[in-house]
Amino acid sequence: METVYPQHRIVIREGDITRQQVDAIVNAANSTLLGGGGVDGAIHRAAGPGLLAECRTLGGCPTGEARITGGYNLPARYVIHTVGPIWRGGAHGEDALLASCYRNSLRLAVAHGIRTIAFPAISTGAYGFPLPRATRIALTTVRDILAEEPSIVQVVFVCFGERAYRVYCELAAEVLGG
Ligand code: AR6
Repeated sequence: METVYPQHRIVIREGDITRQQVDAIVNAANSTLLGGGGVDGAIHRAAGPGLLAECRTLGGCPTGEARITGGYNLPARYVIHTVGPIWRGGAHGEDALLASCYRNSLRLAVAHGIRTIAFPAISTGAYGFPLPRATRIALTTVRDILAEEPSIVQVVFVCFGERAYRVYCELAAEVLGG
């Protein structure tokens, strides 16, 4: 299932990020960049051991920032690893840090000539960020960057499961119109 907003170059898609045929997929990593559960675990499993070997050379990544590696056995040529904030009630800068994850990931994408990129719902699993609030930040931040960044042809928001897809679609109707 997917919903396309061609005027914004944004696609909302239910699926598994490891299967996306895009130039880069984004990983919701932790600050060690050495793997974990959730989408991080799935990406490392699908990419193979070369990904962890490259991640070991990076020396970690602070919350809100992003790092890029190869995609190894993934269909995607690159993985952009970003570290979302851990939810602590919403008054500890979580919103701004989450927006930084999207902004810094897209900045790296532009610097590497990436034209198509897929994002998971960063911080909304193990890190506990409420999905609707995170989704609104994801959509508004990416929409605003794409308006100024013509080199990115398409951003796919990959929703893991029907509930996430529904939340994204509801908020996209509001934030992106249609
Ligand atoms: N494709 C797309 N989305 C997925 C997939 C998948 N294959 N698998 C899970 N999700 P999480 P976080 C969704 O917990 O909250 C890791 O251990 C999932 O439904 O993966 O940022 C890291 O190493 C949820 O909506 O990431 C960190 O320690 C979203 O991905 C920590 O978890 C994010 O859930 C990061 O926590």
